[in-house]
This record gives sequence, C-alpha cells and structure tokens, in this order.
Amino acid sequence: FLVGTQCVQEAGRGLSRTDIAGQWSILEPILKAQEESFIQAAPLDSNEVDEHSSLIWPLPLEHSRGNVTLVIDPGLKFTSNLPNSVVLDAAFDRYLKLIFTHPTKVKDQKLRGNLILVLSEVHIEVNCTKEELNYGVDESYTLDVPKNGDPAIIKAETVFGALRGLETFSQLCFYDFSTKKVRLEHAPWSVKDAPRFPHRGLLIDTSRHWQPVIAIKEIIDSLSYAKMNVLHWHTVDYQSFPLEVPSFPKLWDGAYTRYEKYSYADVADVVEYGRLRGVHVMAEIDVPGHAISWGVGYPELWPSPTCQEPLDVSNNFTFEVIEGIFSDLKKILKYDLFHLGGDEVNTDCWTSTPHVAAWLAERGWSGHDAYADFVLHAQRLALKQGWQPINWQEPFDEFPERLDNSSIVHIWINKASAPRAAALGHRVLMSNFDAWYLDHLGVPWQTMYSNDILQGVEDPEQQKLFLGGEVCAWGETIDISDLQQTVWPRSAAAAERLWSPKSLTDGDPNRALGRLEYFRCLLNSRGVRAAPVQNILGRQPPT
Ligand code: CP6
Repeated sequence: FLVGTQCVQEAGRGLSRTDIAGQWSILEPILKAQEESFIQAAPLDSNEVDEHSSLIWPLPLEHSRGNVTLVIDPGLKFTSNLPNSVVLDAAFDRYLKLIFTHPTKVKDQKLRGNLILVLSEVHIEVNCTKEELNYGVDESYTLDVPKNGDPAIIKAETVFGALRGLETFSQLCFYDFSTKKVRLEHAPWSVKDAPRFPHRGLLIDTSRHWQPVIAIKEIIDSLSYAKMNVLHWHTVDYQSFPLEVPSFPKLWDGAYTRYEKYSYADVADVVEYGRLRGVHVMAEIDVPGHAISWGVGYPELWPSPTCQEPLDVSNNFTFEVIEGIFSDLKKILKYDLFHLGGDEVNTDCWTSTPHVAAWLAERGWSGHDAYADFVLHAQRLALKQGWQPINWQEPFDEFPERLDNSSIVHIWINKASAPRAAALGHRVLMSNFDAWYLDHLGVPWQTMYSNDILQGVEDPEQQKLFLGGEVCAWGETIDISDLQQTVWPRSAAAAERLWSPKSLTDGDPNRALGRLEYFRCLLNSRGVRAAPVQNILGRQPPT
C-alpha cells in the first residue's frame, strides 16, 4: 500500500486496490528515485554469492531482487486458497510470532513527508490439498514480493512447499530499530526454490542421554528454520531403553529412571509436531548390536546374563519382540523409511555361548552368517510393515551379495562404500563421520560445508540413488544442556549442502561465512541456542 505520513497501519488498511492503481503516478517517481540510489541488482550467479548477497539460508535455487524497501504491516495477514488447512493455519500463527519479535509501532511517528510502502498480505496458493507428510513430498515453491506493496505470493504444490516459502519470506523480514518497524528490503524479490535432496536430516540419540520431549520439539523447530526435514530418532541403544512398546511393556524397564521415558503418546505427539513443520520423524531400532538395554526387562533376549550382546539370534522370542516393536511403531510413525541400525556387531557372544553356538553348528553357520541372517530377518519384518529398511553401512560392507538392492545403505565410516553401493543399485544416505558427526566438537563448520555427498559419483543414474544425508548428534556427551549449541550452527552447513544447488555451494566455504553468521543470529533471535560461528565448542586456541 501507498501510505501518507501519519498512520501507516490505519491509512494502509483504508486503501483499496483501485486507490493504489489510481496513485501509481505518485508512486512511480518515488520508486525510481529509490532504484537509482542503488546499484541495479541482477539474478545472482555462483560467483556473486558473497557474504552480503542474501539473508536466506540455505540459498535458494534461483533468486533475484531489487532495491525497494517495504514496511511489513503489523496487521500482516496470511491468506491461502486452502481455508481449512491445519498445516497452514498453524504455520501462520508461528510465522507471525517469528516476524513480529519486537514491539512494533502501529501508529507512526512523523515521517518527514516521506511516503512508505507497506506490505499487508502474503497469499499462498497450493495445488495439492493432501496434508500427509510422506517421503519425497514436493517441497518446491516460488515466492514473489512485489515492490509496490501488493500481496506477496507463495505458490507451491503442497502445504509443505508452502512452509518452505513461509520460512524464506520470514527470513527476509527483520526488525528495524530506528523506525521500530519490520522491514523487508530489496523488493521486488523473486525466488524459485526446491531442494537438491529429499532427505535432509539430523540424528539425535535418546539412549545415551534422555532428552525431554520439549528439547526434541525445539530441535524440530530449529530444523525447519534451516529447511531440514528429517529427525532421525535413535531411540534406544546399549545404555537405555526409554521407549514405551505397548506389545512388550517391560522393554522400557531399561530406561535410566522412571522419569526418563517416552510414552507411546509422546512419540505420536512428536510425529504430529514434526508434520506441522514439514519434518519427518524416522525412528531407528538398532539390531542386533547396541541393544543390551532390551534385556533389562526381558533377560532372555541376551545370549546369557554375562554375555549380553548382540541380541540372541537363536531365540524366536527375539524376533517376536522386534515384530511387536515394529507393529506398535508403524501405527504412529508416518515416514516411509525405517532405520534398523545393524552397525558395530561383534558376534563373540554368539560363538562363545553354548546354546547359541550349538544353534549355529546345527546350521553350519559362522557368527558372520548369523549376523547376515539377523539383518535380513529384521529387514523382512520392516518390509512387512510397509517400511523401506535402512541399515548402517556394515551389512553392505560385510555381505553385499546377500542384501536386496531395495535396502538403503547409510554411510558413516567412509565415503568409499557409497559409489560401490550406488553401482549395485542401492539407495544411499550419507553421514560420513569425518565431516558430519556433530559430537566431534573439533570439526569446523567449513569441513561440514565442504562435504559434497556425491563426491566420486559421476553417473547421473547413480546420483539419483543418493537420497540425501544426516548430521549426527550422538548422545554420549549431549543432553538438553548442550544439545542446541552442539547442533547449531554447524548443522546449517550441511543443511545448505543438502538443499542448495551444487553450483552455489562448491568452492571456498568461507564465502558463506557472513551469511552463516547472520543465520546463526537469526536462530538466536528465535530462541535457538546456536553457538558462535567462529568459536565452536572445543576449538583449539590459535597457535
Ligand atoms: N552408536 C551407534 C554410536 C555410533 C554408531 N552407532 C558411533 C560410532 C562411532 C563414532 C560415533 C558414533 N555411538 N548406535 C555408529 C553408527 Cl566415531
């Protein structure tokens, strides 16, 4: 809206569309003067993505901008063509709060005769009315912010694309302390955006340290700010089993304490919390290793009381329990992928425990054979639930010939297995620990940023098999006291790698420094305890 000098909001509201058209002749010279005082901006190419070029993290696929500053109406309205959208309505509430973080002047002070342009509406158009969050859901969107105060338009295939567009819009808005108004600079904006990879995740580990549900929800919020879309929930492990499994209620006897558990309803609640933010919750039940805590409630899952892992492969009850966990979880998880762990298996307990050794001998199997059989059995149980199973890379490294190529390989030890897995037709997820393990506090953000997951994969058909990747916050040293500053800002480096085009993210990572510092401050302003960019935990003092 074109507004006079006194009262921005009221005057702005009072003008109809035809009034604006009628006043275009007044507006035009002002816009021209504004434009002339800036260098004309052209679409950015990869060489121009310097530290000051954009407030948007991660960088969009394409964007261009102009030179006009808009003021955001404190009465900003989000409208859409889906009036009953639960996802959009919830998002509108959230984004209004994020945009108006400071008391904003409604009645304007004298603006010394200046005219200002006010943006009062963001309109959203979504094609698909389904609001289920499945793997590969279309997250593309366009955002156009005209320079004359006409409504900004977000167009998306799905509500989840619209969420990404709202995030981008909110990142363009900032509070201007001199006028006490929210501003949006460099209109007109035209953004065309879509993710490079469909699976952009963070692993959290609630076995080594229990994390309260509120900490998990805060992490989901923060993931959506970086357009990350998967929470990989490593629910249980050696140390504790905090998860309620209605079919086998003694499993959560393996929780650290009676206060450190997740009820079945908690998990469903986290899944819905994620859906409203476009974040899939992918659970991991790590078998047959990393599972000692299972035996607190059901000691028969251990090979023996003194040799407690891997889970007893010779006992049918082991697979009944796994199947019970899966069928309970299937009712509340929505993601199509499910993680079966399968890493770091040492079969010594199997070969040294008499009844298991006898069972192996009957079949003529080595511990290694039984390990492969266990992983395949668990995969069949996951497939039976309609899930696509993922395993850590060891099963692929150790018995590639036995794996169905529909199973997904999650790389963590070394990148070298990734091209091999893709060549055999497996889909691949990347979390190589030299770059993307957040609990390795000495790894700088630049290393995380430089980790292109398609490195060494030239064939476009094989490249398509890379679903994306995850940064990992293993929980041995992480609880609610340091979760966020361990995850942020370094996860943002991976987030940009996984969202933005390769052409904009290759090259010297330090080109992203200024933008990353800005994004870190944005996170802080939203209550996310992101650590300083140049002062990550564990950084060595300069020598
Ligand atoms: N827990 C589980 C872990 C790790 C893995 N699985 C791990 C191993 C090595 C490093 C960091 C984490 N703590 N269940 C491996 C996927 Cl360096």
